[in-house]
Amino acid sequence: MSRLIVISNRVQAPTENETGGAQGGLAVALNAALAEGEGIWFGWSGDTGEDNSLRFATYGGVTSAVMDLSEQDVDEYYNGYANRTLWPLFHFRLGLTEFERDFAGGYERVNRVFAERIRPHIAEDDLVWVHDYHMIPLGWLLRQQGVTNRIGFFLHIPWPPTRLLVALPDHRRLVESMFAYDVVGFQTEEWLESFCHYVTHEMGGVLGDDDTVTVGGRTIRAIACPIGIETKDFVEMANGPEARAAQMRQLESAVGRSLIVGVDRLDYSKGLPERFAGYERFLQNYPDRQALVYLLQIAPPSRSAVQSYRDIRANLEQMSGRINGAYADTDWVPIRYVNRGYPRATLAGIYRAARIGLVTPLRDGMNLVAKEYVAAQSPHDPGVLILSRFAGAAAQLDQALLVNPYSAEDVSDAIDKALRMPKAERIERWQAMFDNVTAEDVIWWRRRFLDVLTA
Ligand code: GDG
Repeated sequence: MSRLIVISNRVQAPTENETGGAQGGLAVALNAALAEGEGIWFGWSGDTGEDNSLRFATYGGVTSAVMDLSEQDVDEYYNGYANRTLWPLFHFRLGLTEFERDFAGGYERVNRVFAERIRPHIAEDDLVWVHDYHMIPLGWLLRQQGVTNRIGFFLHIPWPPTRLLVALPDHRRLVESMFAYDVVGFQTEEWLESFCHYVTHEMGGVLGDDDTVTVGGRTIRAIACPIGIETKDFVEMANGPEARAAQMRQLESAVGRSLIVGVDRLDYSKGLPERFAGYERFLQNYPDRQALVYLLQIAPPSRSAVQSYRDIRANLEQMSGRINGAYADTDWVPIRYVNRGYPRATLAGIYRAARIGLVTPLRDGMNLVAKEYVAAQSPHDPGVLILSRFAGAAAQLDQALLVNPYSAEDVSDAIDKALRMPKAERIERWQAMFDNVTAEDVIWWRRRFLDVLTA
């Protein structure tokens, strides 16, 4: 069996302090594959330093290799090109997209350093799997270093429509670099179609049978391969003691009110101000039901070095303060807004306690919170998922109440409908979604991608 080499911006291999149970789906799936075949997971350590040699560590049968980046690298590659150029553009936010030559230069420089450092550790039969927008040109740079192995690339975020992508200086060079891969994977058919549209309209590419795309004599396979969660483990966790305790704690503090829950990294793509506005509309439209619900929004801060992330945080603090000020009573606040992260088992219990999972990103490659919410529900009395039609997950979870996250009315109506939904309908919708989350879990995703890569 070939070894697997995983390369991503951040490494999620087990550490001394944290083993399997606390990890998210991606880490579970890739670590399981790495442990089977003695693979290595490469990436940035998350620290800054001038020495960018690799540091190896092995825990739980998985080897990780991380390197530091200089402050300039972090500014230009991570906070710059990755998170101020590609992230907003690929989430359809042209107005937030910043174009700086230094960012593009830093992005290519850091990818080149990764390629040079990793190259000596790739053995002849290794399969190489590169992840996400931080590392798009890495495969091409590895080829320049003489790597002839099979290399796959998976994009976790949306692929934007051609008319947006052409706003990126050097867009063609970036996409051309993707033809160094053998397989490129996207979360949904929609993102795959957008990629194929670009390749056929901007590069004279030709689509063939069997998911092939050919440009200038080079043929690759481009597939839709939706990521899932570690469903079985998550269901077990939601039934375990830690989750039960969190569920009970939530139910006690709810004193009979229905919990609406949102869990998101604090990111403008997640549509949090729009969600608060939709919830406020519900409070306005249904004054008699106001004190029967509360919204718990968990939003651990992320990327706070980037101004647009500081702006969204300030905006949300202001909005939640204003809404609470306007509607709260002596024994009730409408929004509990929490800026910190919780253990995964605690989240599972909170999901289970919630009558409604409110997942309303403005644009999302997939959205795993929606799948976790479904997995955590009690089969006998499940809650209702309200899901943005602009999340990749909507293609699979079409039994959710699908909403336009920009429309406060749409969100308000969906909350009303969810609260009134009879149990039989809740169970029927939940069962269909649970079947999907079970069948297309993260192990399915990994196998499907690697099967195509090895084919
Ligand atoms: C990218 C794409 C795609 C959140 N708060 C806490 C916590 N989380 C966990 C959730 C979930 C994960 O973080 C977030 O995953 P999402 O999929 O919702 O979103 P992104 O971070 O933007 O991920 C996305 C994903 O990659 C995978 O391909 O689905 O579209 O944008 O697992 O549970 N986890 C813990 N405490 C928290 O407070 N432990």
